[in-house]
Parts: sequence; C-alpha cells; structure tokens
Amino acid sequence: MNEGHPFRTSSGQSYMNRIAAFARLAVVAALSACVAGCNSARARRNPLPLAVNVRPLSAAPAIASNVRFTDITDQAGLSFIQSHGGCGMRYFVEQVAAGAAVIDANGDGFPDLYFPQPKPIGVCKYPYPLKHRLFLNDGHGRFRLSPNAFGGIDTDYGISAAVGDYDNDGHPDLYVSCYGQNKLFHNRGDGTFEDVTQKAGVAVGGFSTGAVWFDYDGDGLLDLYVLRYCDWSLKNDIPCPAPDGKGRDVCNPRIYDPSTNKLFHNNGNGTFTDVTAKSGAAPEKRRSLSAAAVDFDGDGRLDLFVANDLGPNYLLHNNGDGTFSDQAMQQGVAFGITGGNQANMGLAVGDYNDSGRTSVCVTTFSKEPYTLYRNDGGFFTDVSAPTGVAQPTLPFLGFGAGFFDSRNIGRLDLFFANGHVSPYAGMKDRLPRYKERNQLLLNEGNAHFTENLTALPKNDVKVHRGACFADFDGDGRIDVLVTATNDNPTLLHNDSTNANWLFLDLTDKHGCCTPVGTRCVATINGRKLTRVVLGGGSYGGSSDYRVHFGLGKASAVEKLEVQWMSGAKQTLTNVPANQVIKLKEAH
Ligand SMILES: [Ca+2]
Ligand SMILES: [Ca+2]
Ligand SMILES: [Ca+2]
Ligand SMILES: [Ca+2]
Repeated sequence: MNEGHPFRTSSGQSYMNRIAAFARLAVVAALSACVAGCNSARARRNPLPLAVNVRPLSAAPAIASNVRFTDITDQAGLSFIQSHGGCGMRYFVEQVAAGAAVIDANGDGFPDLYFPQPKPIGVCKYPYPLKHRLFLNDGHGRFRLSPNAFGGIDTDYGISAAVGDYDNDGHPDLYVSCYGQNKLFHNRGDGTFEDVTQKAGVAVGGFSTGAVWFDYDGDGLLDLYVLRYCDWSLKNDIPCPAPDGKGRDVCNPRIYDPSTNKLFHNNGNGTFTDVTAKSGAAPEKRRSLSAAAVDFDGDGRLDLFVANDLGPNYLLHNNGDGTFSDQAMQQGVAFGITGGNQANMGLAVGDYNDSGRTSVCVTTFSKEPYTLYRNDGGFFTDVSAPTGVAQPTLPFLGFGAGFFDSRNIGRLDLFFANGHVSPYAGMKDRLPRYKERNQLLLNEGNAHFTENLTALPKNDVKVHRGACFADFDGDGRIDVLVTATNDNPTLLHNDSTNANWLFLDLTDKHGCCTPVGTRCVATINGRKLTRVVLGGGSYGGSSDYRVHFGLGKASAVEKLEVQWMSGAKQTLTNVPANQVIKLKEAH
C-alpha cells in the first residue's frame, strides 16, 4: 500500500512562490465570484464582503466567502445511525459499508434517498432490526421515512445501491449490492417497490460492492454491471490482531482472493442474461469498489471505468459487438502516480477542463495521492500533481467522490468523502486517523484545484463512505449527502452565493428516465460546457440523474445540444436560466 513513499509535487514551485501565486489567484477568484453571483437576489441580500476577500494570505482564502455547506441533517429528518452490523469483531465486510443513492422514487420531481443497510453479522446481535430505508423528500429538502416502501421485503447485508429505469416505464428502479445475495427492486411508480430478483435472474451472491446501469449494446435497454470485491465470507473469516494486541483489526485485503464482476444483458422482458464470460467485461479477478459508464473515446458506445483496490483499474473499452477490451494499461489509467497498484476506492467523472471529454479522479488509501486522469482523447494523462489534487489528498483515505459545480459558475469542483478502514489508524503516526474530514477542492478554471478549508462543517469528522449529489431543496444549488460507517449520514446544504443554473430532466425515446450516457452541451457566452448523464461514479450509490449546469451571471443558455445515445441530436436555443427542463427524445 505504498506506505511512506516519498512524494513531491511536479510543479517545482517553492512553498512561498505557491502562496504568492495562490494570493494572486485568490484576488481574481474573489472578483469573478462577485461577477458570478451579484445579479442574484441572494447576492443582493448578502453582498460579498470584498474587504475580506482581498486579504490574500489570511487563513480563509478569498474564494471561501463564495462557497459554504451547512450540516442540516437533523432539520432534514435524516438523523439515524447507519450501522455496519458489527460488534467489535471487525468482520472484513464492515469496513466498506455503507452508501446511499438518490432516487425520485414517487415521481414527484424531488430527489428521494435510499440507504442500503448492513445486517447484524456473524456472532453480532442487535436488540432491534436493521432495515434498509427509503426517505421521501417533501420538496423542501425535508425527508420522511417511507416504512412500507418495500412491503416488508428486506435485503442481505446491504452495501451499495444503483438506480436505473431498466424497464423503460419512466420510474427509476433499484439494484442493491450486498454481502449475501443482491436484490433488484422494481418501482411500481408510486414510491413502492416489488422484489423481482429471482424473476430477473440477477441474484448475484458473494461480496458485492456496487453496480452500474448502462446500455452497452445500444438496444435501448439498460444492462447491469455488478462489482464484487473478494472471496471473504463468514466461513473463511480470518481474525487479524489489532496493533495493541488486544482486539481485532481489519485484515489486509490481500489475504483473500479477489473476485469476479458480472455483466447482465437486459432481455427486455424483465429478465437478464449473464454475459460475463462472452463479453470479456471481467477479464480477471479483481477487488472492485466503484465504476462509471461513460463514452470515454466518443465513439458513441459506453465504456466502463472500474476502480480496483490493490490491483490495476479496468478501462473496459466497448468494442461495439457485445465485447469489451481492457485498455487500462495502454491508456494510462491502470496505475497511479506511484507507478504501481493503488488502493483505488471511489471515483469522480466529469469534464473539469472544458475539453468536451470526460476525465476520471480516483480516491485511494492514506499516503497515496488521489489520482486525476485527464482524458486526452484515446489516452489519459496523470495530472494529479500539476492540478493540485495530489498534495492535499495525500494523507487521506477516500471512498465517495464527485465532480460537481458547487458555485454554479460552470466549473466542476471535486468533493471527497474520507474515512480510514482501520480503527487503529493513527496509533503509530499522527496521520492518518480513523475518522477524517471530507474535502472540497475548488476548480480555479485554469486546470488547477485548490482545497477550500472553510466551506465544509468543521465538526463533520467521521468514517465517511458514500457521497451522492443532488439539489434536494430545489434552490438550484447541488447539495451533498455523505454516509458514514456506524454513524449518522450528513446532509450538506449548499449555501454558496447563488448564481444562475439549469437542470435537465431527460427521458429517452424508449421511455427510460435514467438515460445514461446522454451528452449535453451548453453554450454560455461562447463557452461550451459538457455534462453527461452519469452511470455510476462515487462509491456506494448513485447521484441524481438530472443534468446540472451552473451558468454564473448568464440569464440564459444560448445553445443547448442534447446528444441522445440513439445518436439523435436535439438543439434548443436561448433557454432561460433557473428552471428544470423536462426533455423527451423525439421518436
Ligand atoms: Ca422502471
Ligand atoms: Ca442494452
Ligand atoms: Ca466508447
Ligand atoms: Ca440545493
């Protein structure tokens, strides 16, 4: 795990030079932030304190006043412990549990939340049942538990959830990845679900960590890729002693054999066929933790990036004939900056540099920098160091991740949900710790990110796992839901200075309301922003499928091009800001 490897940035700048450069950037950022936000009503009520902003060397960088997230978990009704089901035995599976997924379960246009739930494991007993949860959103970002959403049907040890409308009825469905047997829940359209796992033939067993819905063969039906980790089970559990010689610690994953992922083809009649072997979508046994389906090379077919723990990542290129070729080595995404296997956990995907191509950022173990692979069209370049991603992330162990436009200014920032796997972390070193803070790295617009140390709540220090992104209260700003092992989730309300925005709520011609891969390009003041409907990403769950554009001060999008997966293109002009546009692909 690359313990203690030396690390230097490649910029060659001295620390003071970097401070001075940062100060110059900070002043520019402060001014541009005002330009972005001053037209909004919110900005008029709360004018930016420019006098504070231009203090370049203060602890709070100038841009800080423009971005802020508030912990509203209690007010939102999301205070509950998402237990890992353990009792101090440190069963191997506990360390990866659990995430959450955004799903508009009852079709009212407001993003709801599903939390998979681990079960009491091994010898562990709980005096109350541990059940998975669906919370419905009242439209103002307040949530109410929907106790009968699953008609009493429970899951095995739930870890992750993937949302996708696999039957094209316009209602998003739910695949829950578990230790044990995975479950497919079909959404009846009213926020209640039926268990269709057996009929569908997607009852994968073993130790699954996630799944991605995407249509790999272009037949208009979302197929299912299931991630699995290793062959650990209660039967072959090996106790690993804690460093203090008293308790148990989590084991190094290397003591268990890695596992095989699965690809299921959607037959269109509610059933699926396991095409893992003939598709080549799981070429070797690996420890997969997250994945994203994106057309990375722009050939019109969805490829898969899979983050693998302690092994090379996959870049599964879609050959267009039902098969995949792993091009991770050739395209430069198999390994990290260290040149060897990294502990790749979660991932963020997005066009952070306005190249029109989707890049990938992968979270890693502590003392390994998170890796930003810039998509250069046919190959990727590790830009972790020059973009400023490597240095601040080096001490942390990350799971959930995402690119999102936190300030509505048309730039994708980076969010990381951090938390170690060993409760004994920090015993020998000052860093890392078991409980960690999350991180927000702001995109400065010049291919460089700067960590903002003031935007996130100071007391949110937990063993974080999942992170999902959605505008839960409909104010146009993307909020973040972060889960934590054996702890409360955290709902981070985006209180950043408001600017203009646009959401696209897309349905393809087949009726699918989660049309993974649809590519949207907005032209704003001559600048083109590319956003795609993401399949997968982050860790432990999926985010809102609606496409978000931050418009800054622009009151309209000059041109909005929607490229559907069918190849059809739709163009809208002069689209006014600050609305959710429902768009359906023409037949
Ligand atoms: Ca459906
Ligand atoms: Ca398909
Ligand atoms: Ca492709
Ligand atoms: Ca919001």
